[in-house]
Amino acid sequence: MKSLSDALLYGILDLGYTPAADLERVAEQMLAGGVDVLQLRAKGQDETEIESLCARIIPLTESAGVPLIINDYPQLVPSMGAQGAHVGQDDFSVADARWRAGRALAGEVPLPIIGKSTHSFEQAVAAEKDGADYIGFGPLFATPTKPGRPAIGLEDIARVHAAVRIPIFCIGGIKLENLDTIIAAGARRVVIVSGLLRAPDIAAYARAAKERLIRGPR
Ligand code: TZP
Ligand code: MG
Repeated sequence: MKSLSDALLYGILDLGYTPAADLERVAEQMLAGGVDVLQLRAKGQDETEIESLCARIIPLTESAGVPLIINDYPQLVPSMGAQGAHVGQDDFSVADARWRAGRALAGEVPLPIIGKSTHSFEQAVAAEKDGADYIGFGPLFATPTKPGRPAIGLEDIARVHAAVRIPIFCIGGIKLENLDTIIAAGARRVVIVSGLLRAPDIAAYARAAKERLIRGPR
């Protein structure tokens, strides 16, 4: 299984962009393109629906050796055999999510990964202190994927990287066209949602993004 500490490109399989019928096809393309972490995000779907979507993706992430993270439903992590859960500022606390995601896991199984969305320098520092394994930091730019959430810009990227030791995934409005600018501002790992899911060739788009992240700042 790929390790979070080596992850550069985090893909979100967001049912707001991908019809449920295309789930496997899109997951396969994201994995073929080299996403290092895959999150299932299905806003407005209930727990049973998320469970059945998750069951369809898990064989693909397992065989690719890529961690599967479930958005908003940490309690599904043990039963689905997923690797972790992602929670927002208004969702479960990190400790609560960890308890829900981990309570059925035995000692030999790796501990679940818990990620937290952060929207400011202060929230980023707090998430690390609260025990998150990684953070999302953004939205850097306003994005229809997260409506109503103001852009935070690029100014705090370097400061957050200097202060926070857990992996930081910059997020929000990131596309191939602005990726070099974001890397130049200090980002080392990114989440791309609509850029990837709307690309005519998802695998090629992921591959191109990954190459730039591997190359790093020029
Ligand atoms: N959290 C902050 S921005 C965002 C989330 C889930 C959505 C990012 O999506 P996109 O389409 O890459 O802007
Ligand atoms: Mg949430």
